[in-house]
Amino acid sequence: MIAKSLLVGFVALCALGVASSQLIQAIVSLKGDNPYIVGNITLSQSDNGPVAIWGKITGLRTGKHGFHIHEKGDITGGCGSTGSHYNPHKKPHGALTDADRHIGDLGNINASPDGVALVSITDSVISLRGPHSILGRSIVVHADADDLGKGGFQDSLTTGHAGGRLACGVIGILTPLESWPTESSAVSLSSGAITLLITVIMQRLLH
Ligand SMILES: *[C@@H]1O[C@H](CO)[C@@H](O)[C@H](O)[C@H]1NC(C)=O
Ligand SMILES: [Cu+2]
Ligand SMILES: [Zn+2]
Repeated sequence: MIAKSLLVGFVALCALGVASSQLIQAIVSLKGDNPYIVGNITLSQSDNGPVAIWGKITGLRTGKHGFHIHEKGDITGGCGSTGSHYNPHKKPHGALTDADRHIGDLGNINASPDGVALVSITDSVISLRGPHSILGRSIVVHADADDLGKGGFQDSLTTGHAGGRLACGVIGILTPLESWPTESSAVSLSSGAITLLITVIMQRLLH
């Protein structure tokens, strides 16, 4: 009878493991040498789903500006310390929608005539979890448009010829505060369910 109710609990937990999702959010405060160029970016991801990136940057020249994840969260010497585009797979620079791109290639943001860029990007290549998590790295806003690798300049296939670095910020934890999930909650909950199943089997063997 006890074993039966534990089994029901196990099945329920399995179902819960499939159904539940854990939302994680990161925050970036963008700053640079020009005090007028500032912004806030929020990144959000449910389990291993796409990452939503949104926010507002002010003080920009009207038009397109390259927008990337750089490999380091080092801003000790300003945006120049953030290293190259995040590129663990050693791919050429590309557009957000290209199959071959740096993980960090998020394309361009577009500033309106009042210098405000409203950012709204969804991407399935970057992740806030796992071995290639972008947490602790940085976001960089460039002076010029990213040519998405197609400009034919010497640096088109490395940086998109996007020019100087106007503003940057470290990708930091916003929520959850308790512990940062490194895998999706569906996986971690089913491993919890496996632990429970082992407990049930042990109890049956012992009684
Ligand atoms: C960024 O967030 C801070 C804190 O909420 C706010 O004071 C500031 O105005 C924001 N900056 C922009 C450009 O939205
Ligand atoms: Cu960049
Ligand atoms: Zn790149």
